[in-house]
Amino acid sequence: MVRYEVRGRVALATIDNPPVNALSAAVRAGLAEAIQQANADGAVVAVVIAATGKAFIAGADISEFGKPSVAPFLPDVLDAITNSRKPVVAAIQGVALGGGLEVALACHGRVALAGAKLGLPEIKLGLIPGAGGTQRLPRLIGAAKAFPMMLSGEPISAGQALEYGLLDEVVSGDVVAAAARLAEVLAADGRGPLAHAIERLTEADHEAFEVLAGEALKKAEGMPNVPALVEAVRSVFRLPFEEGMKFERRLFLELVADERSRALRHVFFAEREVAKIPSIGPEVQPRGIQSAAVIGAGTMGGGIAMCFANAGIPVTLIETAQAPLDNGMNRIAAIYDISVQRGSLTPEARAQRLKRITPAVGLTAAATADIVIEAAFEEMSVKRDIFTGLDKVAKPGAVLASNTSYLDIPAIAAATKRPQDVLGMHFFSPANVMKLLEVVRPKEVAADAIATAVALGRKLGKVPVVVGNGFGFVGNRMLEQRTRATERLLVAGALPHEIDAALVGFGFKMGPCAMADLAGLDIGWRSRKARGIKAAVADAICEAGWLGQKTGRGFYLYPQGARTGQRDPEVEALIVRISAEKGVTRRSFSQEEILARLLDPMVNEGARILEEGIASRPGDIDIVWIHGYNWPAWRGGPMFWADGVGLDVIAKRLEAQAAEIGDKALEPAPLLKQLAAEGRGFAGLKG
Ligand code: 3H9
Repeated sequence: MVRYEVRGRVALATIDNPPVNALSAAVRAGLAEAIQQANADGAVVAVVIAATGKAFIAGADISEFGKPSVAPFLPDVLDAITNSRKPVVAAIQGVALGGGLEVALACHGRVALAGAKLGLPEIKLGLIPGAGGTQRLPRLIGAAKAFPMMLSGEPISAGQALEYGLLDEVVSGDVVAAAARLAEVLAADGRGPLAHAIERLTEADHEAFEVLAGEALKKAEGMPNVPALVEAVRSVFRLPFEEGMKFERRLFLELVADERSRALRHVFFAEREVAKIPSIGPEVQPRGIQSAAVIGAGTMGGGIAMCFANAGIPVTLIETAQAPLDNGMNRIAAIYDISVQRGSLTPEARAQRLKRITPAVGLTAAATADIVIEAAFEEMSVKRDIFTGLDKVAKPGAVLASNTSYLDIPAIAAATKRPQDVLGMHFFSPANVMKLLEVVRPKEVAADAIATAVALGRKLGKVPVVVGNGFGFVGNRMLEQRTRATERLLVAGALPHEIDAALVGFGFKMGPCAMADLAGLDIGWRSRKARGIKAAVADAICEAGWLGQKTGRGFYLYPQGARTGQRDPEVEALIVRISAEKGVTRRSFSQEEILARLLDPMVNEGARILEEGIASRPGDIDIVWIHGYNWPAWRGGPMFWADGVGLDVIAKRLEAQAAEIGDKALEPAPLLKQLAAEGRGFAGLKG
């Protein structure tokens, strides 16, 4: 995995470990050997470390974390590079990330191609750099520049890195040749590794770093790697290099073992796995999308149109009449105005984006679009009428998508003569912000239509998850279980603020009651009425005319347009009355008990979703919940969480609850039962 050759007087070690040259044990060993070999060869005066492919090195091999470590360890390999008697220069093409940048930092010189990117993204995995990044980078460019790079995890451009002094040279031609030239120069003047850098650690730099550190700690939100990063960088000012390295290593190993980092690593791989669509290989080419139409200028339709405009794709926004169309366009303009006021959008960009949205009345305006997304009222007859009309006007081969959150896609497709082109594209509110896109794949749809929706989703900046057709698909089907659990808890003795506190304590931004108030309680009410479902508490609140924040009252009180609810004694009395009417003796619930009662039924539904093939992999469900419902990423998603609790524990809790309430629907799903009996988790299931 590391090719060694000698070119003139310079040894060249080329890493070749596709796809991204991660620093697996074989690469580490290869690098150590190359340094040794070069130092033993009298004809060699210097060494270049280069790589093939799209990445220089993407970092440590993340899949090795949590497994027993295999020698040689990265910090030791990097010591060997730094201590090499012959200077070593990194020739960076593509990305140098994490351990990859740490390799470059251990070298005596660094040359990069103009398009290269350099970063230390460990923070995103719940970690800090663990092979000298926190020690070498501040010494090289100053802590006040190094710390923000490690805190955000975002890579910087080669140009920026040159300006910081992180690179010696940026070239646009042969990076290996340029690195070899620098290596020979260094060999001639015997430049030491850190000699020119240590003076950057000035008192002024220390003070500037402390200000940034203070701000970072205030925003750390309980993630342990932020204070660890602060401590590691701070140590640069008080410990000698070798001691600092040991300190960093200790902090890094503690974080690798932390459940939160394990969860974030799971999310990293699940996000990549979700991009692989079962039975659709790379030979299936997506259809080209040059223009789009969105039907319905309500909140959802407007948000979807903004996604297109933001991605540079012209879109026609269609309504049945001028007035709702004007309202929709005004709402979009107002949202862009807020971005301009906040400084996240220039007035020119705002104007450009608005220009990409063409308002129109009537379906014929969809005739030229390559894709049409219907975001009209959530009722089957409305959707079918629209698709009947679209079938007449849409051009052949256009993808016809419905943004329905619950309805049956084949029934909608049946209104057309082209079910091969009809699928679901379920955006999440606010559509221009939330990253999740459920791409619903009915049996009748063509593979290239699905590939088109997925490719388009990525272009719109979304995380597309392909799901099967079925009521509520993945996300809303599981959400319904949480809503039902909330109602059961309210009747059994818990109050809205206690239920919400349990979920906020878990890491959600909001609990189910505050969430329902924000969305509007009439949404669930309408859906329940349509399906003949009763929810005594939620129904009674709606019947009182309290529909959530928009009416100033819902589960909570919102005096004078307040956005945070206050406990409402009247609602609480109403809940207590309903329990009495049902003959329920209310009891208190601990926060842990509330959490289990809210989440266990969701996991159970997740198991059913897997059994039915509605989701391909447990990780897909986790991604749905992280990107669509703000499940905290450091908790890894519901299925990952369930594995951590133990499926046997969850199965027993569900059985106990099912018996207590006499509700068979709460009994563990066969898949959950089976995995629990075998002592396994969801993690081992293959897609
Ligand atoms: C670290 O370095 C710790 C050190 O400080 C200390 C150590 C002691 N490991 O994203 P893609 C796989 S922590 C293993 O789809 P792209 C990925 O799973 C690490 N595998 O491509 C996928 O596999 P598959 C710090 C990795 O072009 C394939 O490569 N580094 C790793 O959109 C393609 O990936 C990071 O956090 C890895 N490090 O983006 C960088 N990286 O095909 C993480 C990728 O089987 N990586 N894979 O699904 C990235 O940001 C992006 O992958 C990258 C390429 C920008 C490199």
